[in-house]
Amino acid sequence: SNIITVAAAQLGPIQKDEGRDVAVARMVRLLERAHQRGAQVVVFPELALTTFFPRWYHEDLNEVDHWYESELPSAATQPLFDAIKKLGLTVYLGYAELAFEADETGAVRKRRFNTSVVIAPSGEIIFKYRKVHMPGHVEYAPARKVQHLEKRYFEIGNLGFPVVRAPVGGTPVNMGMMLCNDRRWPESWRSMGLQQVELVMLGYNTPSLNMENKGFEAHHLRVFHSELSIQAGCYQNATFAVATAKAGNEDGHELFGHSVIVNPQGEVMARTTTWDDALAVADCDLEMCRLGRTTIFNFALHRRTEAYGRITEQ
Ligand code: CDT
Repeated sequence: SNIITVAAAQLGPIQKDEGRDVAVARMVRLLERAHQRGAQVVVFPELALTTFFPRWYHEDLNEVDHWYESELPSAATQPLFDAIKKLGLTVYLGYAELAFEADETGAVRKRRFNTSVVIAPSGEIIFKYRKVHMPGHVEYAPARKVQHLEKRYFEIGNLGFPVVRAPVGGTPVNMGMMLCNDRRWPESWRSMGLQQVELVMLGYNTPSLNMENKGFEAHHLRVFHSELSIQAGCYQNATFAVATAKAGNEDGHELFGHSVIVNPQGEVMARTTTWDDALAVADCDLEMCRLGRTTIFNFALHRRTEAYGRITEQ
């Protein structure tokens, strides 16, 4: 059959002074519970191993190193990999990546990315994504009540939007990844739609309040805008998506949760209803991706690239 069972493994808050051991133990428990419910694919949030640290300002970048992973698995994350192998799961994990890597000039230096990987049931990392649409700001912003320093702490992702075909049980699945703010950009979805993506996995940390405090986004629209983006992305690209939040109150700062699983018709199939560690599980019949792809969103027949030039102009 072409049915795969997927789970959004939402994490409740991780406080600033909690170590990776706390997060990893909670994640292992979620993997066990997801497995009991028949899940084959499990999606964790963005920056799942720590608090959402871009809210904390540090002048010296070296002071933030402890929030990053320089290797996976590490001693701290090994229990996660052991559980993945034991339970035979395919897992999306978001984390802060510290890499020693050549930049555009060829110079090898310390580089920081907001990254996600897919880990196969063998425990191997199948592919990696680095966040492209980076929200927030570089410098300390005195006017803001809460900082959002992603632009300070992460470079723009340099891996594009890869889609990889990998087996889930006996079923090959075209898998793609994005991270948080990427979900609001139709270009992220279309880049993967053009690669026949069937399952988009995405983790997020979204504050309940718009912290720019400009008053243009009403509180009650925050969740609506998240779901609007995910549902439209799925419908317009004939794909399933598992969108998983970090939720709840991290040191006084609220993240809105509302993890969802969406089908290629744009319908929400399952959602979390708490701001704690929680699962949403759904059976996804990959045949559903065919309907859109062969009719209204048959790209080969109906896309009009000659009219889209502006989209990639600077
Ligand atoms: N983590 C992340 O990308 N969060 C953003 C918050 C935007 S407000 C600076 C989001 O788009 O949900």
